[in-house]
Amino acid sequence: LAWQAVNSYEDILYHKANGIAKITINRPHKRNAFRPQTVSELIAAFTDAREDTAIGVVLLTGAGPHTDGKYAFCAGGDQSIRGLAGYVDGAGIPRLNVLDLQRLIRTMPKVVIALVAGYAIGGGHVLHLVCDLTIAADNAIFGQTGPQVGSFDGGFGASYLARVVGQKKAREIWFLCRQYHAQEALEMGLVNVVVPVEQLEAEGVRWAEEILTKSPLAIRCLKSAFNADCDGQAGLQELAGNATLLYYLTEEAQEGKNAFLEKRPPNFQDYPWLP
Ligand code: 2NE
Repeated sequence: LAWQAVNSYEDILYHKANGIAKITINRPHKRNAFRPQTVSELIAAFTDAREDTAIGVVLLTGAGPHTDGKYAFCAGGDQSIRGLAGYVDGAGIPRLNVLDLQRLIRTMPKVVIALVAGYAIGGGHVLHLVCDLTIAADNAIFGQTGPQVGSFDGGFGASYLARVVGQKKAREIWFLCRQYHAQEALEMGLVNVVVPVEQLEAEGVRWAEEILTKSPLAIRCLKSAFNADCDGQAGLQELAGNATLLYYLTEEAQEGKNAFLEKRPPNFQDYPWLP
């Protein structure tokens, strides 16, 4: 694809081409671990992709390989700037802004595909988890480290992981902090497919192009329906927002608005009470 660079960031790369956005965490010397600035930049790029009506699919990946030949999707929060109350930003404020990023990925009405080569560990593992789909390279390694490094993600990182791989496996992943290879991840339903590492991006683009031939509104409603099953009132709000969007598009809803603006009673007689 003829990727066009969008904006200029320090910790990420952001590209677009043919309806696809590609967001790359670009800290390979840290196995793409994120600091608050990385997360702020990711939020800015994801927000741009959400707002861009030409974009239907976002690919999230990690830069690599590093000079030592190793690949990483993301190794979670940067432990070297972890303070007492979170990951400390340039102004000295402790943050856990990756939680905002998780919600943005989960709720944006476009398909987000994680392309995982190498390590998806800790908070980096949760990032791939909250993406709609995960395509793993054959060298991908998955795992949580929280109880080993004095941390945990009891939000999507625990509850949604259990929805994806089941309660027993999710508890194993968190309690033992083991690492799992791509094939094991595939067997537990944690990823959608495994491909040779050199084909990772091409496979992601293929999946994206296939999705882009589908109905945007149908995909949008399906994503919110999948979320609603797990996300309680927030999930229902997202799903209901789409119902409202669809209703606004009808003549029936337009009649209500027009009647108000024209200072007359609404006439809904033409619209049937469908069975
Ligand atoms: C990812 C892993 C297993 C890779 O191991 P290896 O042996 O391939 O690489 P190495 O030598 O450990 O790492 C290469 C360089 O990257 C840095 C390392 O410190 C090292 O730097 P130098 O010594 O060469 O200068 N690096 C890697 N991960 C880092 C990190 N997370 N923070 C800062 N520097 C990092 C291995 O590196 C590993 O286990 N990394 C740590 C994974 C981890 O525990 N992440 C944090 C989990 S907690 C979290 O992410 C979180 C949460 O629980 C809740 C909310 C938000 C975040």
